[in-house]
Amino acid sequence: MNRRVCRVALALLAPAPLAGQSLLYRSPNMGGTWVPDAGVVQFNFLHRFYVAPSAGDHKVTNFPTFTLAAGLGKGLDLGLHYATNSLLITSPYTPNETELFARWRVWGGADGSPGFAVSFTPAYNFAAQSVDGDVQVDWNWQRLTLAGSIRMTQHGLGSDQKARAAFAEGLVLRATRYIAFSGDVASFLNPTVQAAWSAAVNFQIPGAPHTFSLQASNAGTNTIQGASIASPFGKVLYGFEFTIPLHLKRFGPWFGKETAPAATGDAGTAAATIDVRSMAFRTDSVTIQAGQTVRWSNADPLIHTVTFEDPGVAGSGEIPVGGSYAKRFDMAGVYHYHCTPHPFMKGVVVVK
Ligand SMILES: [Cu+2]
Repeated sequence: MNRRVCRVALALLAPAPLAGQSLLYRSPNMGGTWVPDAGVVQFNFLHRFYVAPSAGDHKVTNFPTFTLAAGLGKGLDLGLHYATNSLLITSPYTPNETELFARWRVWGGADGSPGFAVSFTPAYNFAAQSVDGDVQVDWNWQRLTLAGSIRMTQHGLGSDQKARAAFAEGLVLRATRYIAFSGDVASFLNPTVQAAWSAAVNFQIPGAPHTFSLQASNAGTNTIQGASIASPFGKVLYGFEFTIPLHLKRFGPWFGKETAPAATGDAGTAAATIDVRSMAFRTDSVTIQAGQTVRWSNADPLIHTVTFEDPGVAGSGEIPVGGSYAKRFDMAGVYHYHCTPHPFMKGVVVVK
């Protein structure tokens, strides 16, 4: 296997960041107990569709739901679900469904933390003109997530409009760190309403905070009401969801706020500078005199480290994206080092 392929293969094994909401911890029709961190806006795009089977036609009807949720800190967020082809209110037909919601995670840690998490989600659905709400409990244990929620709606659903409370149960099974299978069922305590179900295979994109899913469901939209009732359309919809956390701090440069990358380690002029780029120390061997300094500059969009094989030699810790680390070598010797998250990245400093 050539070296580059080897590097890519090893990079895939590096820990996946969980900096945003992950579909590996939530089934398609469950709101989840996730709340974005303060300063993070979560953007999720759910797109379901139906392909009319009529020969030579294959007209695609789309049912998208956009989720935007801003983390406020202290386990709180404020969000919006917006669906442009809702099947919730058919008389009179109301195609646009907007739901404003707040979520308060009263118990439990960040998305994917082991153990229990509990959240309250009060909401207002403008299409249904209904005050809705949901209490969800998640339980994460190794590869498994079990979720249960109780949903209440002010305005009843179903032909007799009497369905006001629904129970939803969800399950996620993580086959690997990057792939999970999930499903859920939500049903109102009323026989005039058909239960909503969904099933999905979910993927974490390696090295990115994004996840996506491929899914099937009989429900159209991802609001509390929309995810609790089978669409009157009576068809299975297929679709995908993509989750994108937007870290507001990253957009500083748009507004002229260039943050100086962190420089750590020893001060002074470096006798040698090593570019860290494309998952490699570009100069993998440098020779200096005792008392001189070497600087490593991280030009990758990933964190790297300079970690010496000799545990008695202090290394860099994490070198942030765009940051650098400098070390002065006072004793002659041969100093081998590697990067802790990417152990295939190796280099050596020879001190005469
Ligand atoms: Cu590295």
